[in-house]
Amino acid sequence: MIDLYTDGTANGRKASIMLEETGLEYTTHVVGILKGGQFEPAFKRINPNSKIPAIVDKNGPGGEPHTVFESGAILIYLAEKLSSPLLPDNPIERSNVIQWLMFQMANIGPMFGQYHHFFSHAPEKVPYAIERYRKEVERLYEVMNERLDTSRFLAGDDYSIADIASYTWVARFEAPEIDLSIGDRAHLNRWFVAISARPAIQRGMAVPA
Ligand SMILES: N[C@@H](CCC(=O)N[C@@H](CS)C(=O)NCC(=O)O)C(=O)O
Repeated sequence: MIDLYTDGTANGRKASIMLEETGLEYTTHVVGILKGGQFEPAFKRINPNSKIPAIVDKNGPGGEPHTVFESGAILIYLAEKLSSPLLPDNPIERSNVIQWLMFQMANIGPMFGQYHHFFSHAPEKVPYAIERYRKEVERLYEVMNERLDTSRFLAGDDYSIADIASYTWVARFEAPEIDLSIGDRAHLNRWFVAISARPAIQRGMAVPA
């Protein structure tokens, strides 16, 4: 049994999608990040960095409880726990998945997050920041679009944890109020539509209820 600490965000949904894809039993705990729940001492003991998502695997390695924070680390931990094909064993395929997962963690998450913040939430309009991060989102869309022109999924022929990681952020930008859809990027759009059809994606995106 896994305890999932999350909220209704792109990073949180990476973890719930992975739990749905692997079929592991889990209990969802909504941290309430808009109300400061991430700074509560009990949650800081789970993630000292005060961010969701985090998990506690009550039956971790050696049968002991094990805590994991950082969404990329959660994806890898759960894939390894179950020897899931979402993180293949073949060294070349595995390296490709990890590269594209790191691409998401180091680029898509932080840059898309900044654009979302300055476009939708900043208390004052800062055109320089909006423009800076918008350009970066568009550039990253292009990196994915070019990759998906020659590759069925981000890491290769097969769906993997790298796709789960980037999907939730691309999905966020499909919201009408964000005004930065994947539009005419045909390969990225093909990938997005295919992944959106997966039942585990739909269930994971609906967490928390
Ligand atoms: N690199 C981290 C980022 C986590 C993150 O930024 N989580 C956000 C929600 S999407 C959060 O908890 N924000 C609360 C805060 O910053 O106080 C991950 O991928 O897990």
